[in-house]
Amino acid sequence: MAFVDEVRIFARAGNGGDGVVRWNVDKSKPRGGPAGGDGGAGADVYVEAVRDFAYLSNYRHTKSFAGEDGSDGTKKNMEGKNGEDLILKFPIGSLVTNAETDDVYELLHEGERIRILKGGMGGFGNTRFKNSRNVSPTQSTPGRPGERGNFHVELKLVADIGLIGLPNAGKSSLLNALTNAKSAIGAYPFTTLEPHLGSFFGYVLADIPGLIEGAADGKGLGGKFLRHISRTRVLFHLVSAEDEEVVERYKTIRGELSRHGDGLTEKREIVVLSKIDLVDPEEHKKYAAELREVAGEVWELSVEDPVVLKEFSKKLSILLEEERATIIENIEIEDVEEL
Ligand SMILES: Nc1nc2c(ncn2[C@@H]2O[C@H](COP(=O)(O)OP(=O)(O)OP(=O)(O)O)[C@@H](O)[C@H]2O)c(=O)[nH]1
Ligand SMILES: [Mg+2]
Repeated sequence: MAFVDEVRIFARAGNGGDGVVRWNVDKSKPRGGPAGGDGGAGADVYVEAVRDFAYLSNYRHTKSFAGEDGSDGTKKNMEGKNGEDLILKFPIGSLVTNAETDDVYELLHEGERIRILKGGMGGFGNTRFKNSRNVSPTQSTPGRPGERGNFHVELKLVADIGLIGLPNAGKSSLLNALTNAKSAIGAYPFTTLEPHLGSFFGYVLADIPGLIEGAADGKGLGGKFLRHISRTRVLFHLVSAEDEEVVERYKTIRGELSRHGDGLTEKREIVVLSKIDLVDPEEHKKYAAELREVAGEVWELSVEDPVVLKEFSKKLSILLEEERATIIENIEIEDVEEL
């Protein structure tokens, strides 16, 4: 089943129930006082974030949603029942845009709930119109319609580390080696067809399909998933040690990141020279040095060598701790400025 990262839906909030005209029963009089209750309010529509990034596929068939209407008022001044809120679930990282108003709602934390449409108010029953001049009002008002709208929902994955690189660079192998993920691995390009997430001690790693030259213009598979790394904190850029011209291959991907824009080239990037078990040590040292010249930080990796892999995972833990510290520091600075 294809990974769904964009849907369009229509939703409407519930209409308010009508107010009604009713009378108290008073046997001594032909007609008792007014006793018509107000209508109940229509359901509001909310969006809520869930930790299931494949959840948008649930909207492939059903695209239209309606909140429950409020019930009409009843006798004895009883208010109609309110419509029960309608909750539409979307994966964490979804951007929900109201196509008519351009309001954008961003779901970033699990369980976060935002109201996107307000239900209509219930109408007034005749009791509301009673006053000293009119003790037997025969008026009531209808319920108000609920808000409605077309929404565009777009998913941008939220991950700590994004794995990028040419096809076959070993991205999925790294994800599977470090996390509980089971991303497909193959000795051929474009094994990965859709993004995969894995958890490394609570941090999230995102594996996206391989990128090729022209990816930013939609060539290959990875380009359309580039936006999923726009929210990652650090990019791991995998370059395989199997072939020569590591710098050239590195630059191909950098070019695509830059053409895509969205701040991708400003992110902290660590180049991961992968599959070092396949070449002589002098050779991968040379490659690492060449990459260091153009890219700065370079880590070496082999998922086949337990010692190298362990060392890699230790460095990753330290990196994530460092990154977390920067975020906490930034929050503290912002707090101080506000005081
Ligand atoms: N010897 C060796 N082979 C590796 C290593 N990492 C990955 N491979 C192999 O390289 C091939 C490609 O690995 P994948 O993890 O599927 O590569 P990918 O970057 O996810 O590829 P796409 O999904 O096509 O973009 C597979 O045959 C892996 O077994 C490594 O460290 N050492
Ligand atoms: Mg892959």
